[in-house]
Amino acid sequence: MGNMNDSMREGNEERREDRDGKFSVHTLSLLSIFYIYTGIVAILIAVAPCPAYAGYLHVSDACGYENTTVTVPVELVDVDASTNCSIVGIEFELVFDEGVINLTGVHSGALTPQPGWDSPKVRSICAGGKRRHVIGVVGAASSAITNVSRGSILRLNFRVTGSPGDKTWMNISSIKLVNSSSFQYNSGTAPISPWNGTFSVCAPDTGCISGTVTYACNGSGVEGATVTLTGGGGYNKSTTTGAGGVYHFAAVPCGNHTSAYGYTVSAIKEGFLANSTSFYLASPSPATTVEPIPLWLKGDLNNDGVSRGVGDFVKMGLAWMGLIKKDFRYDLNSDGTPASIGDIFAMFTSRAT
Ligand SMILES: [Ca+2]
Ligand SMILES: [Ca+2]
Repeated sequence: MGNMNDSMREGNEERREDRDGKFSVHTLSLLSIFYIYTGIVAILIAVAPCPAYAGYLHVSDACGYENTTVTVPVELVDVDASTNCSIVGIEFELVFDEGVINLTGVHSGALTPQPGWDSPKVRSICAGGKRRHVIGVVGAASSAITNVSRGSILRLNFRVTGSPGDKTWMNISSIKLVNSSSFQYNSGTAPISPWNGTFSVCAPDTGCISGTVTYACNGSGVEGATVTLTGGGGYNKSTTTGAGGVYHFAAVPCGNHTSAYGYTVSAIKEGFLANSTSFYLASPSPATTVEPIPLWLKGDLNNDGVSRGVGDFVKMGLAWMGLIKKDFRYDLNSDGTPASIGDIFAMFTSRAT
């Protein structure tokens, strides 16, 4: 029995060694494959291009009076950081007619606050008889710019040296973005387009009006909206919003020192309810930025960007019963009475927008 037990014990130990040995080999193989696989993935991630991306770098249109200083924002529009490559630096070149404006200062914008971002830097390059201004700003990874529809990265101060009626382009080129993953420039092929601005020297006693039209549901700019500016003793002009929902009126009469002119700016686009805002313009008036005008999608009473959804029908019903406040957005048949039977009927019959 003793021999038999001994031989059984030895057999068991051999089998255990075998099992342990095979288990170790399997474990090592699997671990090796895992490490090699994760190593390859890590290398691919490190090597793969991960560009910081934005739709546009935009110098706003602006205007100002002779011998005054005007601040012009430079904006990033449609920043897409969905690939985790947010923006920690921007550099670009700016050219303009120095007979019209002179660059006297560069300051941080809303997206580049200090101390997370350094003070913006500017240097000049003379080439071909023209001076190019190289302007840049860098920030810490913790202050990186992530997804945003638009926001200013810089504010440029210009001294107006031209005469009334003078105009110059403010042209952007050689845009470089620094992404947060590698802290390197996407030089040359930065996935961003320049959106140039103009600067007009205003005649005395005229105003320079600019503003934006926005979607009420998310605040982003509405392109292609018709904007009409009326007031000021008969002024009546229309324009169309560009990318980002921006509009601009130059040489707007602005009354005199004692009597300001009142203006109304209204915006409309097919499928949306018209909206407007009013302001006063007095002389001498700086470039005036009108508050954004939000447009509501027709039939989108709960403002979720979808017209005539279940929630919208519920709100129309509640407004019709007088249980919630009703306003112009509930007047879908445009008869001046919000949330009437006719408006409920319009919810069911109107063309979906
Ligand atoms: Ca809705
Ligand atoms: Ca109505």
